[in-house]
Amino acid sequence: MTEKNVDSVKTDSERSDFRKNAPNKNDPWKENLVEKELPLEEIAEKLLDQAEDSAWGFEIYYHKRPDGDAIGSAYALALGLASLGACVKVIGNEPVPEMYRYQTEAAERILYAGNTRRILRIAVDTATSQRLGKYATVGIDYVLDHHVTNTISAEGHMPSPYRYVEPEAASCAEIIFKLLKIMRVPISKQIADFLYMGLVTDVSCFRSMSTTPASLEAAAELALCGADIVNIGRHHYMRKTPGQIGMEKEVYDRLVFSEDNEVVGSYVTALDYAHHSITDPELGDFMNTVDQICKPDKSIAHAHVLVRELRPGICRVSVTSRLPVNAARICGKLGGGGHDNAAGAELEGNPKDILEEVMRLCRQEVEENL
Ligand SMILES: [Mn+2]
Repeated sequence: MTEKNVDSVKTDSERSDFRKNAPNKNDPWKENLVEKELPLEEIAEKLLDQAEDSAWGFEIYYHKRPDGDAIGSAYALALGLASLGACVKVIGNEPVPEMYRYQTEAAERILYAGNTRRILRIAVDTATSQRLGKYATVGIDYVLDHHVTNTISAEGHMPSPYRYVEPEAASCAEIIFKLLKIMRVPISKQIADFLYMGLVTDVSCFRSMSTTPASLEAAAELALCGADIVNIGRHHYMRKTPGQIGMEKEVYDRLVFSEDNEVVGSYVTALDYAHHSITDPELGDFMNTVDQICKPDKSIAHAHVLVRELRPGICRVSVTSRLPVNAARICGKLGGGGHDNAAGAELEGNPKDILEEVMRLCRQEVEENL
């Protein structure tokens, strides 16, 4: 198993600002992190100026293999900027997955890319430049994110980086919601639907450990703005296709527990995808399948691992954890990152071997922290 270099290397001056405020300097995996650098109010002000200046157009980027939060955040912000008269385009490494298109196709009819002289590029919900895939070196001007391990440096047109990273936010959509409110953008039903989709998928329908009172408050506010809370939730959490059920069956068949039952894991192979005629984006929030498994004594395990072999020999590892067991620290050791209680990494190798190795790291983390 070899480690893929997923994160960009930062210069010392880029790091120094974070180090001043680093919450825990003893954690070597955190040394690349940059904390929020600008208040959201300042970002809002700058965006408002630029949205009203017809020389500027916007491109909003979502991450590779986009989830509901990436798509919801990108389109909500795009519609918000468009409502101020700005030319906006939403861009990603791959097209919007089918399950989100019921919302994005209508939005695309409103968005107008225009022919502006200068383009500002905004990355949402994206922790590293590599997560932008083929757009990794495009030059991002604004970073809006909630991943504690965010290392994207803003390096586009503007002299200083416009970064806002709030790891306490359960979803990037909540940050976009706050930003749009500061900008006094009216929250239309369509924007509310996108924000609610981002929120509800990142907190797994309010079941994930990252769910906070703020997420519930944001959800209530979005419902009052007209978000279709019943159907969006059902669309992403109750709908199951035969392909998804087939893949779930594979996960259950390969379920393994660590000796002390504190770590639960499983994997799916590239052959499984072919066998069940399903693509990875169509799986949706598939981690839930593993995340729901409790220990034989019915208590909750401290770490859950799912390894998906996306292409032969290329695997995506997802880890969820219950604090003090820290998923971001575990995935940091594998060259990845994410949130304290949900993180990921990309590795090359056989999924079964990778699962074994990740479960060993989880066990080690359990031993050191429980
Ligand atoms: Mn997110």
